[in-house]
Amino acid sequence: MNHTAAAFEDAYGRSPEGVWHAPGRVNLIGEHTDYNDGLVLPFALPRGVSVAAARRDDGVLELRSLQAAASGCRVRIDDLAPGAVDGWAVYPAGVAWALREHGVGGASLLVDSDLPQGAGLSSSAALECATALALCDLYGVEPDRAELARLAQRAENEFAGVPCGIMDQSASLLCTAGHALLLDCRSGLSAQVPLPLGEDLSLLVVDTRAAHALTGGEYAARRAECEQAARLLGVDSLRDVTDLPSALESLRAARRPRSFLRRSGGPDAAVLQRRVQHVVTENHRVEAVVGLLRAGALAEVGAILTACHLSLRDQFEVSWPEADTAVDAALRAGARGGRMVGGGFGGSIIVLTAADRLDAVRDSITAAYAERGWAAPAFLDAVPSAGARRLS
Ligand code: GAF
Repeated sequence: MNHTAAAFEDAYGRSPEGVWHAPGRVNLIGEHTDYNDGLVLPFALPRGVSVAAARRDDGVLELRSLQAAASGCRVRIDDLAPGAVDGWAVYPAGVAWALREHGVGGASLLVDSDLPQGAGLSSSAALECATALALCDLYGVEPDRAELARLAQRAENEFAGVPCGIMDQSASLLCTAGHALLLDCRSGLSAQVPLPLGEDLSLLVVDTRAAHALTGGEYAARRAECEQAARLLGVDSLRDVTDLPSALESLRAARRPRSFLRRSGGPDAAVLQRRVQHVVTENHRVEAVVGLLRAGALAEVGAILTACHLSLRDQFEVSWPEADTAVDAALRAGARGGRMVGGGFGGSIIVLTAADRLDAVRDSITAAYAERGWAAPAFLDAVPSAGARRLS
């Protein structure tokens, strides 16, 4: 029997009706573009969250986790409201709350995860998506997957209070094995782009062991800066900036509003210029990477990953010392490129390297960490894997 199903039986004394799985993700490129209506290119990891579940007819949602045995949650579906649940349970409870209007009722859930938490690999989105699939199947609800991604995002935004974009939930639900997902976050249209890792090239995920959380104020501050820049430029979102030099010039000319921005507690024009520079060039980098992948030139993608890292470090200012050190060490050891992934301020980096440099890259990063007296990083093979699915 499936391990998660067996754990459900131990916890609840009956069999689950099924087990559902949703993967974590790594974003190949397209960072901080999703909430600017831009382009992203994530792929699913071979690790994720499994949920064993069964309906119950008393209108109660009961949540337990193998990774947090001490902190379960029991709440009436009718009592679900933002603020009613906290801790890890806020994510599955938020999904049940968002699905309530679709007729979803009580259920018992047992959660099991092999994703490192705080590693910036989307463990919260994986938990939301596995829960969403489970509850939909249990209650015969059949939304399409893009709609389900929006529902899970709404749960995270409105129920958990985390102002994330749509990338992570879309990646978990829409990715397919061997591919990255090109998602246009404005139109919602997506395409599968082959990401063939053969014997020659490897993608390595390095958990920098600096914990990442989106709940800190910096992520929300970046979103607010992007929205403010869009307002000053008179566009709906930074996706609409087609002429970067003119946009930067307009923001420079907006130096008079600078005193206004200061009075209103906002950032000055130079900060907004840097944010715009990152977002606009990042959309171009996504398009360039997609072009290279479609041309079968994965090795050439490395330089663009590194350019993305520098932009996130210097223009968007969301990198952190462990990420910068790990990227530098990987490049010194001959990697083709590397960059921080996700929201920033902690989490993981991704490195593209010739397979025969893999050991040298790992050793170089480990040595750089040891020199600084930091706890050793963790390495994960980044194999583009299948999206969320029912396991049994
Ligand atoms: C986090 C968010 F959840 C995503 O929506 C995205 O904005 C990402 O940071 C940055 O690209 O993972």
